[in-house]
Amino acid sequence: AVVAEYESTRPGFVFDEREVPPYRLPDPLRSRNGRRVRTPHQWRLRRQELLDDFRTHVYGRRPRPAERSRPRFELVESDPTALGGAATLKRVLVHTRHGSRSHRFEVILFVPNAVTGPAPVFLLLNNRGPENTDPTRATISPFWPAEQVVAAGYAIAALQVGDLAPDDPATFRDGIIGLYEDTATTRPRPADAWGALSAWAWGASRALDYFATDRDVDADRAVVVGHSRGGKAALWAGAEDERFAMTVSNDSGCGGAALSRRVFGETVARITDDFPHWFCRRFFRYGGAEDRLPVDQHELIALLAPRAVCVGSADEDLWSDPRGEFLSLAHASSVYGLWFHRGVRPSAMPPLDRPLRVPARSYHIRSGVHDLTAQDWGYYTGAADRLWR
Ligand code: GTR
Repeated sequence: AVVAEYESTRPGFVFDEREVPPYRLPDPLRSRNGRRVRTPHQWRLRRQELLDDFRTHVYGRRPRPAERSRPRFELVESDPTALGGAATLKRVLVHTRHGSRSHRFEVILFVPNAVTGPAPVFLLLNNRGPENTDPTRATISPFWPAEQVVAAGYAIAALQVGDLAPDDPATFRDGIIGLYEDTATTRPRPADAWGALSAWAWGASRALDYFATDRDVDADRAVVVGHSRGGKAALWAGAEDERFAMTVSNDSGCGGAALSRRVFGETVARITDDFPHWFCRRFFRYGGAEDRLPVDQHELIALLAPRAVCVGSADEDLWSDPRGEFLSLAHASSVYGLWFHRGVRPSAMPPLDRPLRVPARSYHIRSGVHDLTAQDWGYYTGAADRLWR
């Protein structure tokens, strides 16, 4: 029934497993010079090659000053009686300057009062409107269930992706990107100039810079979380910034956890057409030519190794290709194997609502629609429990 629904609303796209054309994935362990990576030490160099390929062909490259920026933090509110006394609320402005230009965005954070010592922290890259992360809790949304996460012993934070780069092809440079380039010129941007996903991920790293200065949170146990387009950005944040100990991709789909070569649901051609501001311009040329991409998304998961990663799907969310999301995790196994972590077989996709857990990785497919729910969060805090308790 779900397949039929998609077929009628999105004609011309593949929603039936039997219609997926065959494809061959690049081998993450095969270096540019043809040599095979066999040790974690050799992986360090190979990892740089892959990171560079993703910057050049998919998400774009950040300008150097952005990579080196040292933000200033301004605590604008601190309330130790938040969440009925269970948490301390902090609101922090992250200020960045470059030349005569400046930018700021807000990070909101609830720290559990019951935890002694620095608490591990979940950071959501919120793409769904600030009402979902309401610090006053006048609105409580399962998209960012602060009460639940704090009760589990974790700090929970959020930033609004639109503060870093508006989610709009006409104005996406009006956030952090415009700090570092001249947006008035009509000259085309370089084919590898960063897009909105990279700008959102950059914001995650600046939030992490703040966590490193706050004694109530443990920046060595920071989790970056995102749903859908936010999930694409979360994966890229974890790839770009190895300080994130865990990365959570919820229903991230095409350009996120789902394999690009597996043509099922949303495709590279469609996503670059609908959302030209998310990726770098070079990515566009791979629409309908995915086999020419030097990388595929299992290698994005591999960039997280040996750190923890959780991939979540929803069974009614065929547009995101649940199976393609699972397969990325499975096909990153050879890289996790360098640390002797157990592999995930491509045939081992778990049944509905029964997470598959192996060291450092988890995958689940929730019954229901494209969303980030309390059930998903329960799996993610559960994964953190296994890692840190
Ligand atoms: C869709 C898009 C997906 C995903 C989703 C979302 O329209 O095709 O790639 O990003 O939006 O963010 O909810």
